[in-house]
Amino acid sequence: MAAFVMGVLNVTPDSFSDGGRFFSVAGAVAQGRWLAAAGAGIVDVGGESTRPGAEPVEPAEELRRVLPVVSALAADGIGVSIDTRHAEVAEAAVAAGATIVNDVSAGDDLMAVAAAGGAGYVAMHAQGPPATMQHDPRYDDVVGEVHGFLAAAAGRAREAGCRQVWVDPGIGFGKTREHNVSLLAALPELVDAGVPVVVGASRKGFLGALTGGAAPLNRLEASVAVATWAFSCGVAVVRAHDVAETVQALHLVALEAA
Ligand code: HH2
Repeated sequence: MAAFVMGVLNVTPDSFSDGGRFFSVAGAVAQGRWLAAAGAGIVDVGGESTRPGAEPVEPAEELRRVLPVVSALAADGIGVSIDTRHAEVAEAAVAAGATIVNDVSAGDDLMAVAAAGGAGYVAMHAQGPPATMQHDPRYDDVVGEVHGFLAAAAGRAREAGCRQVWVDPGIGFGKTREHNVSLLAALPELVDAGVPVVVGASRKGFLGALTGGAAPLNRLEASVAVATWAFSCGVAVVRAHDVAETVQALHLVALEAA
């Protein structure tokens, strides 16, 4: 399967790097079109920030934010994934044209929605909910535990009937800097397990820590470096805010990609 870039489109007031920038329907649709034009294979629309410390958003409000954007982009023929933890949001987004359910909670209810709607499904690992996940994340063996969790989640998604399944180690979701680096170093093993892999490290906090305190918008080079590493390991999808720059890197390391 060819590798591709998943462009991030946060229709939120509070996302960690782009909160409020694409909060209007018109602004979000324009950004989604730009991400597609820049080479995103799919645009990942989310209406709830899952940054560390984020408060949950009611599904009704999340729907109000994302549905018009999903509908408009899908009507343009742009591939859309829905980034949500809520089954009712996933269900409505798939009905409006989203073709992948991107689930940071790896929940059975969202797997069932993806299967029923004929959508693909991304199962991501997280330790704890966003509000508390970075308080004190602990593992005996982070790589073994995350890979084991993902194998089980992929099995459940297939049993539920999902037509295409990806797994994602969940960089920054209940992980210290060392946990994130260990998981990135172990990407070749995760790829070898045979389920296509998604990685989302774009602009995340551990990159700030590793680059002497760079602010989220100043983490472009670090983000592209991690994307390049991921693609060279055989990862199928990299989730990125800076799509044009990431696609350029992808073309250097995965020349068969579209
Ligand atoms: N990270 C975020 C959101 N969704 N989905 C997958 N599959 N993998 C990820 O690593 C991932 C994700 C968090 O990033 P972002 O959307 O930029 O921020 P926020 O949650 O603050 O909106």
